[in-house]
Amino acid sequence: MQETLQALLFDVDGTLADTERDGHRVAFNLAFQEARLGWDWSVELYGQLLAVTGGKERIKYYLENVNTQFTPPADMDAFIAALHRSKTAHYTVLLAEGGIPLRLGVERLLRQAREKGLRMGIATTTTPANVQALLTHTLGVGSESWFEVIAAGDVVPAKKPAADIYLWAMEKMGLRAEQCIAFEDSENGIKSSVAANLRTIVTVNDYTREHNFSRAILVLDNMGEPDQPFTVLQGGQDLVAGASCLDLELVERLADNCLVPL
Ligand code: XBP
Ligand code: MG
Repeated sequence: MQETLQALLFDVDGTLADTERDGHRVAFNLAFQEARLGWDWSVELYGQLLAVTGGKERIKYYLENVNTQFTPPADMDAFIAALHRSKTAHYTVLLAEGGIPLRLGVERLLRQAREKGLRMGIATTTTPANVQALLTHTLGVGSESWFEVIAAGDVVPAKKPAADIYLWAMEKMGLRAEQCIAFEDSENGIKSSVAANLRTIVTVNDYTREHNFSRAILVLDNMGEPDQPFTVLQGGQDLVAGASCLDLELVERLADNCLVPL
């Protein structure tokens, strides 16, 4: 039986805002400097490290696979956790300074969904404090309440590409996958959403443009605005004909016509 669309589930990093290159990466480097480690994650290296989701997991991967000559202290997990706390502090300051805006069309879609009474949730790998800071410094104080559930960070042990964070969010909201659409920007993200059986709309960014999005119901360069149209990169067929931006009507049309993930 066909279900009416009830909720939009959003990834954060790369989807709501382009946070990785000029946000997370910079904050990692500031934490490394503060700890006098002499490590520097270049834009290119960071692109490779993004294959690993989660900041703590990313540092661990870096030490085990890239910077193998570094001898970590005996308690590796505590060392990484402290470094990551410092990174989070730097990251939230960067957001407070207003350096990272929402991506094109995001605020318009969120406001429209709110007006029309659609339910919204967040499913992200990043730390909860980072989501709070991003929302506060872009949409304003209290905008966290736009989202019924903010599923973030270590709330589930297995991060994306595992389905767990989406399953957790849907369980908290009392929703089934057929009632939702997910918004993602990366291959690990869509692996996670599709594993949770969610139909997924992708907006790519510079780090993810070449990723495999064969299971997305639509892939765009961004959500667009009426006067700054998106470019369709994959999917959508005649459902997107004549549309210039991703608005709720288009999301609902896609939901009505694409009943399962591709
Ligand atoms: C993106 C991530 C995160 C951030 C870093 O998550 O992989 O790990 O890069 O955040 P998503 P933390 O796209 O699911 O929002 O350092 O707080 O882990
Ligand atoms: Mg993402």
